[in-house]
Amino acid sequence: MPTRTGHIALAGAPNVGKSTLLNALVGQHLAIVSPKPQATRLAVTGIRTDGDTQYIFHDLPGLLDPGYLLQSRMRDLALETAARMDLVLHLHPATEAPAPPFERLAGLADPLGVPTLTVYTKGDLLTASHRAALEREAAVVAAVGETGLDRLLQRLRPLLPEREFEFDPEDIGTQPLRFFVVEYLREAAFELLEDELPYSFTAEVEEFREAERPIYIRVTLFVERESQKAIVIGRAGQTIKALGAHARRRLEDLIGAPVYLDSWVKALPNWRKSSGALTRFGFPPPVAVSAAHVEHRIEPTSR
Ligand SMILES: Nc1nc2c(ncn2[C@@H]2O[C@H](COP(=O)(O)OP(=O)(O)O)[C@@H](O)[C@H]2O)c(=O)[nH]1
Ligand SMILES: [Mg+2]
Repeated sequence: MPTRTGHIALAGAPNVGKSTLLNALVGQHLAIVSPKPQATRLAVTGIRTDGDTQYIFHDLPGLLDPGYLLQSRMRDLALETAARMDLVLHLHPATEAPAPPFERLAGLADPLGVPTLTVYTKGDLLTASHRAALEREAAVVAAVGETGLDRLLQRLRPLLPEREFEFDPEDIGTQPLRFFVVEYLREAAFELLEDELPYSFTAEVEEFREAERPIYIRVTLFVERESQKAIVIGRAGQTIKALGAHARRRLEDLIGAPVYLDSWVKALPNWRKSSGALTRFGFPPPVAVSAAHVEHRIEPTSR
C-alpha cells in the first residue's frame, strides 16, 4: 500500500492559535503557547503518523510587519519555510472570518507557489449555528475541546504526495532537547514576566549532561539591560526559581526523566537588534527565496 507524507506549515498572523493546534495534532506540548503575541520565534516541527499517512507539521512565527531585526528574521524564516512546504495551512480565527488572502497577510507581491488551505481556528468561540455555516465553506478547528481535528486530517491526507515516510512512526519531533529547554524557559518568561520583558528574554544552554540522573542542564538567561536582571531574579530569587520550575516540568513531561536546571542571568544589550547575537540564537540572515529554493525539500535532521 503506498504511503503518503508531506510537510505542512501552520502559518498566519500572531496569536491565531498555530502553536496550540500543533500541540493538539501531535498530542504533546512541543510548541510554546501564550496569550501574548509573538511567543513563537523559530519553527517547531511536530510529526503525526496515522496508518499510511505521515503529517509533518511546522509551526511558524506569526506574520507581521517587522519593527526590529529579530521580527524581520522571524518573518523571513516563516516565509522561507512556507515556500518549501507541500502545503500551507493559513490559520485565521473563526470569529474574524473571512480570512484575507494569504499573500496579502504575508505582504507578498507574488503568489507563494505552494497550495494554501484556509483553516479557521478557535471554533469553540462561535455559536453552534455560526460554526456549522462556516464549516460548509472551510475547515474549522478548536484546539480547546479538540474538535474538527480528525476532519482536518482527512482533508489534508489526499493533498499529500505519495512518498515514503521520512520519520519513524513513533517520532513526534525532530529538534534536539536543547531547543526545548530554551523554548520552555521562554514560555515561562511569557507567563511570569510583564510588559517588554518576555520579548527581551532568551536563553542558551551552556551544559547538558544527558547521561546523569537527574539530567543536568546549565543555562544562561539573557535580558537586554542590566536593570532587567533583578526583575528576572526576583525577590529572594523567587522569579528565576519559578521560571526554572516551569521549564523543568515541561521537560520532564517531554522526556520522562528527572531534570536539574541551573540558571544564571546575563545582560546582552539590545541582542534583538544585533545580527551577530541573532545568528548565535538561531536566526541566521535569510537566504533568498527563489524557484530553485522551492524545489528543495526539508530533510529529516535526526532519527
Ligand atoms: N478559545 C480558544 N483559544 C485558543 C484556541 N487555540 C489557541 N487559543 C488561545 O489563543 C492564544 C494564542 O495561542 P497560540 O497557540 O500561542 O497562538 P500562535 O501565536 O498563533 O501560535 C492562547 O492564549 C491560546 O490559549 C482555541 O481553539 N480556542
Ligand atoms: Mg505560536
